[in-house]
Amino acid sequence: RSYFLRWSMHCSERTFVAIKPDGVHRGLMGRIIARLEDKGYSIVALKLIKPSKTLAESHYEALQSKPFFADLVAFITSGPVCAMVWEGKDVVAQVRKLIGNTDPLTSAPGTIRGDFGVDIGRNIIHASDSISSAKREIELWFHTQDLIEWNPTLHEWIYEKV
Ligand code: IDP
Repeated sequence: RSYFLRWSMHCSERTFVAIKPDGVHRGLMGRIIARLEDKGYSIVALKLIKPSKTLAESHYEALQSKPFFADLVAFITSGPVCAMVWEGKDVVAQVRKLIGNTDPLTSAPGTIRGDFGVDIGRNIIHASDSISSAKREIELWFHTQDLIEWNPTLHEWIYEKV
């Protein structure tokens, strides 16, 4: 099998990542994207979007009964949101580690929320918490044709063998 075929079988896990309005307003997009690139993951899709109420409510549908739900939806829809899809080996779990705990005050230094945030309602970034939610969220935020298939030449320097 070709290297690319083997790579896509083993390392093409995808996750949905969104820099929330606080992260965009605070000028953190470049630094956050750089961290994911630095780790070795590749970007598959990216758009700046002001999400509709419908989109925000479906995205956070599991939190509907929470007291902060209305504030959360109002905050996310205020925009802009930098919506992205990232790809690589174990990317869902690893990006969750890179972003840190939901509450920035308990996120370790070195994580995105630990380094850049203070309040839980202004925690800068979202990333899918499981492979199944990644699939759901990618389908919710992106059309299939917006996901770019490409073959980063750096892969052979990031993956020993696949
Ligand atoms: P996650 O974003 O780390 O996956 P979730 O529990 O799914 O955490 O919560 C989604 C988002 O809802 C959080 O990122 C945060 O912005 C917001 N949120 C969660 N808990 C609270 C809270 O107690 N007060 C205010 N906002 C909260």
